[in-house]
Amino acid sequence: MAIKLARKSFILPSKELTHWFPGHMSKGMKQMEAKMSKVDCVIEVHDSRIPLTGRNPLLRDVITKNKPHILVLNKMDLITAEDRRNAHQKLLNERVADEIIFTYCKNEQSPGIRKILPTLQKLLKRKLSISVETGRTSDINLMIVGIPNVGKSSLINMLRAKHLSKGNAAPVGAVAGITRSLQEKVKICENPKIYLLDTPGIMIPAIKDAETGMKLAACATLKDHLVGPELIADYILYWMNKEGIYSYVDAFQLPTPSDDITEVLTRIAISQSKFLSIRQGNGEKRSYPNFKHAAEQFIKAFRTGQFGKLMLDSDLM
Ligand SMILES: Nc1nc2c(ncn2[C@@H]2O[C@H](COP(=O)(O)OP(=O)(O)OP(=O)(O)O)[C@@H](O)[C@H]2O)c(=O)[nH]1
Ligand SMILES: [Mg+2]
Repeated sequence: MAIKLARKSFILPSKELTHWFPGHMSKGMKQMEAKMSKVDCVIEVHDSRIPLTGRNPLLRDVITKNKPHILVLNKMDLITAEDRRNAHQKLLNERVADEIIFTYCKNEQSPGIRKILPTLQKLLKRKLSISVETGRTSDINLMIVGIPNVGKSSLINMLRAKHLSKGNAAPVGAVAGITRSLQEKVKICENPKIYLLDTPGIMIPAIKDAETGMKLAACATLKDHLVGPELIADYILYWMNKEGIYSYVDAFQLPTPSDDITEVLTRIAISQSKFLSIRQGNGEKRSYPNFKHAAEQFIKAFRTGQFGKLMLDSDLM
């Protein structure tokens, strides 16, 4: 049931990408730079669905500088094992970090979570050796950085739950921008003493093209209302058709694949009996399919894996 007329590229309507940027980020960057001298290792968290797209170069070039750097690709539950292997190899070849670890931050037993402490011990061997003078190891300070909503706070909570049970959990949420400012350091391990600084998500300074912006929006690293749910749903539809993946047809019981988002959203809204009543110029009310509701359902299905495990950067591998 392939579509003959699937779009070959995604054209953005007359929207300015620069409008998508929230204002609180440069403050976060400054706070992070100020703390950097006390940091022993940086853990950069990113979304496994976009391992190559949208990583913030400023976090490495300006903030991290020469500190040991672990790249954690979180939400690995949303991509296939094959995509994970391909992304791992590509990133290793590009030497983007000292170590690359894939995690699933909703399960403490995730092998990636268990790998973090031994990896730190390997990278910080000298700092973690027992001092002859004090008879104990130095404290370790880690800073966790990344773009919004990739799971930075979730990772801290997992590490703390695994190695230390006390203390308040870091706030976690499904929308971008939950952690608003640099947080007080939290102890995630007692022996050796390891402290972690949670930071607000810092979006890339400029989105270079429509595809980059739309992939970031599809993964909820930008707030949906800044981009618009209908546009995000259209990008997901475009991407799936381009890749020949039609799982949305069964998920929403559509008759056939389609590359027309208006048609798809109309069918979803009608099948779910979601209408908007809008008053006409002559005072009469008319019912229209609720596109926004349908678009939100479509995006949710993508984000929760209902369309399958989809890595949006598979075309860049
Ligand atoms: N599927 C999946 N969802 C995850 C995973 N880790 C975190 N999440 C979800 O991703 C969302 C964002 O998590 P947070 O930990 O708040 O992300 P953050 O990077 O701290 O976000 P900001 O503070 O807003 O920058 C939440 O809805 C989490 O439940 C994961 O491994 N898999
Ligand atoms: Mg957070």
